[in-house]
Amino acid sequence: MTDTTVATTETLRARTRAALDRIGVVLPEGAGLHARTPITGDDLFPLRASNRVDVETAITDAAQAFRTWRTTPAPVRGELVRTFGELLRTHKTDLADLITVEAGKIGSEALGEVQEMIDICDFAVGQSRQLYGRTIASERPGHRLAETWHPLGVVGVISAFNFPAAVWSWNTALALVCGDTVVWKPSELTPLISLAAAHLLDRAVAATGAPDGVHRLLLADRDAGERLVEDPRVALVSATGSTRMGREVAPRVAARFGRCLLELGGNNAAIVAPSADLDLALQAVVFSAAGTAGQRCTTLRRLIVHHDIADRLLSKLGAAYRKLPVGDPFLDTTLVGPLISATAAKRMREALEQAKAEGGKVLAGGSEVDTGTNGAYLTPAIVAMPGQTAIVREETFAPILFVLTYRTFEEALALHNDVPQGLSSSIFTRDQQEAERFVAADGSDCGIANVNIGTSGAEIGGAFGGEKETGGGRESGSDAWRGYMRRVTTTVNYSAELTLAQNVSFL
Ligand code: UN1
Repeated sequence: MTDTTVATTETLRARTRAALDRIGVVLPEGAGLHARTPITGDDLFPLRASNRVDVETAITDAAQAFRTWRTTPAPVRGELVRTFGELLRTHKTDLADLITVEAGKIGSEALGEVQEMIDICDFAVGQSRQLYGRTIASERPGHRLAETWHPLGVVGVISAFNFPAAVWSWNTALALVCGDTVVWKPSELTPLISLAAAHLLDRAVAATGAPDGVHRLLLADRDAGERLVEDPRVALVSATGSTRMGREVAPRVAARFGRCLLELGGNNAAIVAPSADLDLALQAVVFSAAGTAGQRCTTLRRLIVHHDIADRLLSKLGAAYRKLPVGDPFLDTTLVGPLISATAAKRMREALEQAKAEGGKVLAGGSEVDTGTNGAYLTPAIVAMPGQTAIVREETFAPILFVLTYRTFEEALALHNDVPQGLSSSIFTRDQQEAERFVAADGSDCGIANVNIGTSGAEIGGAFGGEKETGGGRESGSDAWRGYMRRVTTTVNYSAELTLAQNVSFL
């Protein structure tokens, strides 16, 4: 049950200091930025923000380091990432503590985020020996046609508060083995975990003798992000955040013919069919919708449930929601921590008001939990909606689960796809035909389509990302590494004749 006792800011400051000391981070003293914690809503430490000169120097250093890094053999580049992964293992709980302090994640989810970092390092080390090109059958005698993958350049990573370290590590681990160098601009809300992760990578750089400029960290406001977007030396901009942010970034990178990898908003849905195992569906729905206090881009935001089982599922769901312990994420009993800020809480309250005005009925949650601090704690909400109204079609980055009912599979699928975003999706069914139709070409239009598992919590081995307003990017596993390289097509003529393709004759 909810325990409203929250650690004091002083205790959190001491815990943070201890974790930073064990990792070896020296805080950049100065002004311009504040590390803060959503647990009490208070500031922890003043920090020196990077200025324009720092941004310029970071890009110059990374561009310089690229010149040697790109010719370092890929398996040797893998050594850097392997060493980094080992340091992540050593400091797993310290890093998780910092994630809890700054992003408000509960212990198990914070540890899970660090595990994603470790996993992507392992994946990238293996990948460093598998940057495979191919040989293609040439139509000409005595010719060889081949494709090779080469390093791309400087990668600018712009990341969000909700996965403050893992998303950077997905990009960085792959970019580094691919021979690229990285300049990172994290969220201003999570400078400490950024400093810690970057410091561990610095230590791995020093231990393996990699060039110093292979990565740089910028603790700065959006101006620094804009400079990464504008600078022609930044070959790829990998940006995670809102669709609004993506709309600003994409055309500016395109205008200079740079590459973009976008991970933007989601409005993820699950269809629960009449044949579903309701207990399994229930567990998956609660984790996906209320986990991380609804602040994952993969959070379940829409539940599309068959009319015949709606009452049964909703009464189980309501009961589970009413028991969800909300509070200090450092308490072992807590499952739902704070929202990131008072602004996020205000947006949640406004979204609930709008939902009610659009005919919605709040079935559970949506109320404040008073902890006597400045932290923003709200109980996750379930709202029954009469249809897919304006607020349901928007991504509100908070734990609100909208419920819609359906009678035919076609109706469910149409509702499912009728939103502007396309990140993650799932269906709960024991009907194999229905499951296959959901993941088929005319089924879910998302980048992730799951069966009998929730929308959030993807493994790193698959490609991660989505379609439509989610931005189309793919990160982490599968062949996402190709996004960090440039492809070269080579035709070698080893005959003594000059044969032109397409039977063209000349001279
Ligand atoms: C994000 O919310 O930005 O699938 C990333 C998941 C995590 C990654 C989420 N592995 O929920």
